[in-house]
Amino acid sequence: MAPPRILIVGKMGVGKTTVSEALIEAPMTADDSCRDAKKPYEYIVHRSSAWTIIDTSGLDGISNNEVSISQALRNLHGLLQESMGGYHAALFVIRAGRFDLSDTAALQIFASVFAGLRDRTQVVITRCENDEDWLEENHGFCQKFFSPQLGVLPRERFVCVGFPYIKHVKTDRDRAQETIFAHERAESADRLRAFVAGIVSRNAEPTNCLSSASLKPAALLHQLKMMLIQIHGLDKFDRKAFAAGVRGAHLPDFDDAAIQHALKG
Ligand SMILES: Nc1nc2c(ncn2[C@@H]2O[C@H](COP(=O)(O)OP(=O)(O)OP(=O)(O)O)[C@@H](O)[C@H]2O)c(=O)[nH]1
Ligand SMILES: [Mg+2]
Repeated sequence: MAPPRILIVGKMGVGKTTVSEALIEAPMTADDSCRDAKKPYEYIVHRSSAWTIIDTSGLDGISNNEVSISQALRNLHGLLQESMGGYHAALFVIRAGRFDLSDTAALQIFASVFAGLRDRTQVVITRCENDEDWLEENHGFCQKFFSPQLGVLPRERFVCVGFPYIKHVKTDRDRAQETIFAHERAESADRLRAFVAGIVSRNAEPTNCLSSASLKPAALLHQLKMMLIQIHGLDKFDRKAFAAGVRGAHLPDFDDAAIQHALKG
């Protein structure tokens, strides 16, 4: 039997790749220099004997406050192809702290494109290393954030993790601290794997996760447009730039008539 497929989503930089690596037991190093936040990618498939993890780039397609519509479209397009095989579960990753509009945008896009995964979505909260009670203190707020898209989520659908590290280990003190952090990372990785194993044991078959609307480019474009308007405000929304971005995307399956229709909407 093929290993269960898990989709990892969330806005940029929240810890999706860290979570993916923890799941496949990749050696988690303190060095993240191989990751370049500015480098766009559609998605990364991490494989182990236990899982296949599809680690997405931020669904919101936003980096350093620059909106790249064609990149967001390309990301989604590639991911939709990969998603035809369905998923056993999805992890929506957020970072302990405040949520912003790009968290909302990522959640909206996720819930509308992957409608079939709504009941199979769990929430992973990263950066809880100094704040074990974060979820208890913010549960009400989390519900307010997630429930419009995913319904009310019981406590067992959340897991808090912490993957702290020291970027440049120089002194003995750094080394001692890094040993403690490595222990914390390993503990979080164990908890995360047990959490995901639990979900997968309840969902033995992958679900056909895509909403029928997500297969229609017009609907997808409409979603992206709404998201960008939400983030940047209607007055800043540049219809021409949007159209140019779409044309620049060169997506063979996106036909112009549908795009024009979506732009009028
Ligand atoms: N302290 C701490 N740092 C974390 C944690 N999780 C992730 N990080 C760090 O946050 C940074 C971003 O993590 P990534 O896993 O690359 O985030 P991502 O969501 O994959 O980012 P993009 O792919 O760019 O969207 C890295 O420097 C990680 O080491 C955590 O729980 N605690
Ligand atoms: Mg990543």
